[in-house]
Amino acid sequence: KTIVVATHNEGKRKEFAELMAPFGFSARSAGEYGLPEPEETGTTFEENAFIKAEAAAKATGLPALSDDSGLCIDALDGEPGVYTADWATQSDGKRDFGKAMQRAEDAMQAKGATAPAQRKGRFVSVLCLAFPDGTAEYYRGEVEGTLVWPPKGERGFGYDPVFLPDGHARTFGEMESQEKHGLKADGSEPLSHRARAFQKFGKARLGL
Ligand code: ITT
Ligand code: NA
Repeated sequence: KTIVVATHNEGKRKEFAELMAPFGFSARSAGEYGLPEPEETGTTFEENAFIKAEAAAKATGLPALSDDSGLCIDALDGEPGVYTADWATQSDGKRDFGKAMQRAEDAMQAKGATAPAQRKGRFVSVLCLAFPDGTAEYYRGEVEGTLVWPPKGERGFGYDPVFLPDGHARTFGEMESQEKHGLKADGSEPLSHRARAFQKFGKARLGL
């Protein structure tokens, strides 16, 4: 059983490999198939997730699972949202998440969002499972939290060091992978947006 994981992001690829291992799927990433990174021209997470999954399914003839995700900050009217990765992209095309987190912080400061209650936001993950025949289905997960400054922790990827999930004392950047995105043995809701979306996918497709 092979599902192509239609991502070029190493942090996501690792999380999917861990999430899918118990189900006996080999999760081969788009990079292993030499697939190009499609241009994400959509304005919603769903549209971009479909663009990535459909391209990988058509190119490989296999089912493909993509993730389009981002950080939506209330004080910034939901930005960076679908542009979360773009905020990190530098003029040479490389990504710098230190600069991206600083940009989000500067934007919040400019809005006077300094108290924790003014610094709420959420991570969103939309998974798209697409088939070579062009059909697709979607699973969405979200986790609420507060944006902290300065960044804390070296784990995870992307904006993890500035995201403090509600009800927790440590940022995603300070958590072990199991704590951030591990599925719970008792079937209760996992913590991260991606794990929550994956749990829905598991219920619908893997008999979880
Ligand atoms: P693919 O499109 O190839 O999957 P990408 O990094 O370009 O990889 P997106 O277009 O979905 O992915 O951009 C989402 C960005 O949101 C991503 O680059 C991260 O910086 C950030 N992000 C998403 N999930 C995250 C998480 O669990 N922890 C920290 N940052 C996350
Ligand atoms: Na992307």
